[in-house]
Amino acid sequence: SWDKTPFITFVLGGPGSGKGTQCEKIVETFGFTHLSAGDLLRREIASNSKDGTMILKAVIEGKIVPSEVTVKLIKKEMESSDNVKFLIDGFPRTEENRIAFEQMIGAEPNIVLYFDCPEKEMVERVLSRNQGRVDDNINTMEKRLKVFEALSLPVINYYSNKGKLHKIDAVGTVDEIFEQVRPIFDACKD
Ligand code: UP5
Ligand code: MG
Repeated sequence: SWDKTPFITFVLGGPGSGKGTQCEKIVETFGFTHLSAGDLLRREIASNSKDGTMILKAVIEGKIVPSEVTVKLIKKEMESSDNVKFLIDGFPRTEENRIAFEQMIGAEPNIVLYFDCPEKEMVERVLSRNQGRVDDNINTMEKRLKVFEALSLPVINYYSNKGKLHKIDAVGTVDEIFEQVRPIFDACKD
């Protein structure tokens, strides 16, 4: 069973690969607290906070918000939670993000999930989502895919080399994909 040391899972994958969808299933089944970096940033935009305008510009351009801003938001959520099991969704997206987290939180992830999805499938999913996200258009999506390949894949490779990466085939139904995820967390319970 779990002790008081935080158990941190990073949930990585390209735009529209299904990170948020699978995090909901993991929360239901394994009782994690879900922290989506993108959701935290969108909350800052919506609340007209001091960084809101800068964050909105970055999101529309598919660029990465400065690490300090994102890590502060994650840290605040972790500190105010009673839970010790965290799913950090869509972060770290760059090596700089990764290092900032290690320095500001003083912890490394226990495991890292990577939802591996073909670009064509990610584009189809994002463009048919229709939830009014300012970045769900073909222009921004092309930029998000480029940033993912150039800046986020190196983070995924880093964790692969550390032996922490669980690569999941993100094509299929939501339930089929979750059946690849489930055994990873079942194995952590003993
Ligand atoms: N869907 C899900 N699973 C499916 C399946 N198996 N089959 C068919 N459809 C499926 O899914 C996307 C869509 O596909 C949904 O409609 C879903 O129903 C369907 P979702 O689960 O939402 O995928 P997810 O990977 O979460 O996609 P999302 O668009 O959220 O990923 P991004 O990584 O692009 O977005 P995020 O919110 O993390 O970041 C947005 C922006 O914020 C970034 O581009 C960046 O500008 C900024 N950002 C930072 O700067 N720093 C950060 O640390 C984080 C974000
Ligand atoms: Mg998401």
